[in-house]
Amino acid sequence: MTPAWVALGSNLANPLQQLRRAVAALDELPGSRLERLSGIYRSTAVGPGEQPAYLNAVVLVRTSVSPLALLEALQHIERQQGRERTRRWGPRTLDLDLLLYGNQRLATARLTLPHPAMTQRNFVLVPLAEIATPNLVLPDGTLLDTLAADCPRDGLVKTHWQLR
Ligand code: A4P
Ligand code: MG
Repeated sequence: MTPAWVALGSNLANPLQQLRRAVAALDELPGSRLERLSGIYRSTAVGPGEQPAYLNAVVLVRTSVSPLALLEALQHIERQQGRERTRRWGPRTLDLDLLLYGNQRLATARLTLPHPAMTQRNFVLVPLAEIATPNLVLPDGTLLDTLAADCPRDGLVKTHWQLR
């Protein structure tokens, strides 16, 4: 079983409900076990134009399925929750990003590991650090706690202690 860290984000159509529904779906993933859930954070939208704020969270799943199969399962959940791919970084009902899959590095057209933007985003680093084992190291050797401690907190507020 490989530890896989998944980021959840929503800024449309009742984001809190979107995240809770996604957690219920993640709990049913074949070949996987949902192990940890961060709290929920409200964050200023990164992306084009005026967008509503996001709710973000991170979960840990232990899984026996391959990274690509896991990505497909995540995209299936996004579609079930009415995700429409309009524009890059545009508003969405649900975004599920595979942040880390064990220590694996990958650069293919469909999947990049670690997720390329994760180290620049407080709404990923802070909830990830909240539930990660101390001393979690990224595949390039960077210590997660250092990234999380150094990232600016502006626009990020913890709104719920429990994701469910
Ligand atoms: N893809 C490649 N690697 C991965 C991976 N590790 N995890 C591919 C997930 N997907 C991965 O993603 C586009 C393609 O990336 C997928 O088809 C998949 O094969 P997408 O979800 O369809 O499109 P997107 O999400 O609009 O683009 P992108 O570049 O993934 O955006 P991000 O990085 O997901 O950013 N602001 C706040 N405050 N909070 C947010 O959560 N999220 C975004 C989306 C923008 N601004 C935000 C937030
Ligand atoms: Mg995405």
